Amino acid sequence: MAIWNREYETIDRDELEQLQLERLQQTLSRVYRRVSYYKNLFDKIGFDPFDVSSLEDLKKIPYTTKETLRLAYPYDMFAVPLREVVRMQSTSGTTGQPIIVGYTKNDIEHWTELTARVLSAAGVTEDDIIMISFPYGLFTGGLGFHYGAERIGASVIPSSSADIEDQLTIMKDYRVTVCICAPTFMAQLSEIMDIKGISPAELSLKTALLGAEPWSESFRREIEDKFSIKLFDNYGLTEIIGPGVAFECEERNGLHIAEDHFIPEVIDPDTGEILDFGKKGELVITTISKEAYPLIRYRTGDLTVLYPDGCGCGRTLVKMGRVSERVDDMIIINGKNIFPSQFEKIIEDVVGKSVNFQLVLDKKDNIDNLEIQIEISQDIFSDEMKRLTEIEKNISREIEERLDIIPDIKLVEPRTIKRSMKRRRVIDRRNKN
Ligand code: DLL
Repeated sequence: MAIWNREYETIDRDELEQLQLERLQQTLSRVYRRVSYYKNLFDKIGFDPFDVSSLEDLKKIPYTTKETLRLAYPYDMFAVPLREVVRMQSTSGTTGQPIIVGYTKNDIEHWTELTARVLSAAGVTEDDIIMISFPYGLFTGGLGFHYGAERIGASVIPSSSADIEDQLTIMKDYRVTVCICAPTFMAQLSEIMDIKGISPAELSLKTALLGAEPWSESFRREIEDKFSIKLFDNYGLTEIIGPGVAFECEERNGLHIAEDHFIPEVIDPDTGEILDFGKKGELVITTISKEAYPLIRYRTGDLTVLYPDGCGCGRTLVKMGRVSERVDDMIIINGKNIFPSQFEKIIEDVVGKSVNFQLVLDKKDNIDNLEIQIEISQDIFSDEMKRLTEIEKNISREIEERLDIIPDIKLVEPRTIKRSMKRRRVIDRRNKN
């Protein structure tokens, strides 16, 4: 498959490190001169941004957290005057104060290049007809991919404001070959097609690029088999740039990080200690080309691992593992720390396919009680009571064995649990009583 920017994506590692160092030096000097937060921080810890001679020096700087960005609302983290900002995007603010990020002309140029790389790595070319089902607006998914897809020269359909049934019609009638969307959208599309009796053979789809939220390997297998298409994962976050930070290539065993623009580290989320390749922890990113909104050692909150370089596709950029959970997804049930994705894995193993589920936490006699609501397919749901009870028992047993928790399992009909992008899987009623 084509490599969009061979010069940078297959760069020699020594050359890459030199490039990173030069860009890091420029970025550190920029933030020191222009962002009071970093000026005060560097002065306080005695860090001289003009005396950086190796990438190791980066480790002397404390991490930047989301809280710092929130406190800087609206523009205190900007490193250029607003007159140089040509675009603003923002986080949704569902978990607190939103964060506004700005882009200069050069930032937009880089972002376009980065999403073009993501698309190219998935085999997208100028011959493709691309449907972008990510929202256009403050969310970075729509516009971020739009520019990259146009840069590739594909025919781009910004369909996302249409409702999903209309998007299905567009997909069919316009002979869309590539869909860029969230996994939730793909799941909904698949359900609607079943309901309407539309066969995937009626579509011209061959590839879908999914990102913006976690999705499982079982989901990949299921959708790929059903639609006879290939799915590619891509990762990014607003604070850093949006989509384009990391992406799967044809090998689909990890996501290449655009290291000529971002320096990744993985740390122990509790102690802040830097972890070696292969050890799971929180991803930390330093931007080294951003002008308007540069961030130094930003804690993303996402849990992943870094794999050393070397990939069958020829890219030399390191890869990160797929993100299935965030540090703040962790829940504590009767003193045990657990991630919702651990339940997902077990349920999928028992049911044999991807599931839409929800965890409801409550207190019963002062003890945490967990109810797991699981959507199952209509045919199983309409099956005899005995079969349903058996599935419930199997899931419950596996969870007890593997996680040492006894949940109440409730199987529910398809489309009972609301799907929406970025939805959290946990409803916690424990403190509301
Ligand atoms: O979701 C940017 C994006 C748009 C990425 C389109 C990919 C495609 P935010 O709304 O700021 O930005 O949310 C960022 O979403 O910290 C992760 O927790 C999660 N996330 C993003 N991509 C993935 C992925 C965009 N591929 C937050 N797998 C991140 C798992 C993901 N989680």
